Amino acid sequence: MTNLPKDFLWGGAVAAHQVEGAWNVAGKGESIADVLTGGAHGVDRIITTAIEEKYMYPNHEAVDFYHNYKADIALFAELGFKCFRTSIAWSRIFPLGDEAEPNEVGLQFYDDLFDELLKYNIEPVITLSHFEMPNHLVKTYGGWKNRRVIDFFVHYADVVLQRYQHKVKYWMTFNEINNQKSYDVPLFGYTNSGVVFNNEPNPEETMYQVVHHQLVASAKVVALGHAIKADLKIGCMMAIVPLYPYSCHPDDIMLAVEAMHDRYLFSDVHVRGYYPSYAYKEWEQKGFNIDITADDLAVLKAGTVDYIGLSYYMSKTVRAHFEDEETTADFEGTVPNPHVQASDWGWQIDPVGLRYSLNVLYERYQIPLFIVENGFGAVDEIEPDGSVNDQYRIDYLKAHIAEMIKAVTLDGVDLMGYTPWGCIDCVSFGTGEYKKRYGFIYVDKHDDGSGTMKRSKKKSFDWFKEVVASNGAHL
Ligand code: P53
Repeated sequence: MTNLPKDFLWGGAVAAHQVEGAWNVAGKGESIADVLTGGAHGVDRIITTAIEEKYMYPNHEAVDFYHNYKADIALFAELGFKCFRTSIAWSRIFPLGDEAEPNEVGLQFYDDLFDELLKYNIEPVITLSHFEMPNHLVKTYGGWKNRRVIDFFVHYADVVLQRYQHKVKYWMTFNEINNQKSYDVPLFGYTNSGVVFNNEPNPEETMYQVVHHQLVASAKVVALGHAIKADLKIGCMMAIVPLYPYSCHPDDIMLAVEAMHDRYLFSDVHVRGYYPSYAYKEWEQKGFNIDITADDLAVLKAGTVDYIGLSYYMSKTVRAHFEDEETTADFEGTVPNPHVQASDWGWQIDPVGLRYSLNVLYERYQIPLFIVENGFGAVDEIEPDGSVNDQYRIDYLKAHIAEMIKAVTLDGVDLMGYTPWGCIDCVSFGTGEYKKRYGFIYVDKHDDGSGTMKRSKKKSFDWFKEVVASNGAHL
């Protein structure tokens, strides 16, 4: 007995731009994901702004879920999925983003996709914006720097919430809205908001302004969704990478508290409906002047989320006195944690960090949590008989699920479900690689463009099927 709730939402997660392909089919407009080249670990993806012939754009084809979704969903049903998380590609619905009328063919595609899921009793869990806004909004309006983009987003959300209200109960507004807090990483600002902050006179101040526009847009959509149908569950989505103190040195403890403001700022506003005092103090000290109207504050209050969707892949560690250490990216003072191992892409593997994160979030907010991403990106080798023996993925997921179950059964966390990332192999967001695989389902497609797109089951497929069937009792 695991004591997970009977209706626990086991499933899998992807995003439209990472699986669908068909980037210019049936009226779809160019999205920001369509102008990102392929990269690798240590090789940044290039943001080319427009499509240039000399580059490969992995998201154009992705794994062609657009044409294969029926067969893929049949495999999800075989896995026993109770839910499936994906996103709506905004530019299928509004190719440019600023039109008054939606693209009916795009809307029909998601009707068909959701019907196919519901045929197997798989609940769609839908992200409204997962790194794929129409590129026209970036080129013409400057992305989320521009307040008008709030209205374009709310209009898009209104159309899809109205259209799918009887098919989709679980929604999230902005995927990993907090990535852009690392404002000096061009990919994060660009994919969250269509803004490369380092090109701005004051990158950090611009980041806060952009974030404010998104928080207002999110709150408007939450209120709108509830007005359309009161029992829709609309959440936020946070990348939860906890920042531990390196030691019990009081300076390390305090630094970790400060560092965690980078995470909490976003969920504080989403959940409580107002900015935390540390945000105002930081803006005051830095002399930032963020345009926040009285109306905005009322909107934030009126649109608090029903749950927190979160991704969890790794933890990080911060050290106040780090001169002798190699500090890594993200928060200044981030140092390797000597107690955990890292993946081939340098992501520190820390299952206990998941239980820790669920605890701190639930203690802070007391609303339901939903793990909508967790997983192990690895290079998979095909055996001569065609099988993939991904025991390392099973080990990673098993250890994380065990900690998740402790958070529910020992700590009393209210957890809605668990959807491992990239349940079918897809294009990596961070590097644009096919090689960094997460799936239970292998897709024969490679970084040089070769491959048949044929699907096959990895060893982890049968393992996860049994986890779902036993509601987590058999790991
Ligand atoms: P890839 C950083 C930290 C945690 C999650 O990532 C992150 C990132 C950004 O790299 O992104 C999420 O494909 C994101 C997904 C993404 C997934 O993690 O870089 O929501 O779109 O694919 C895995 O290995």
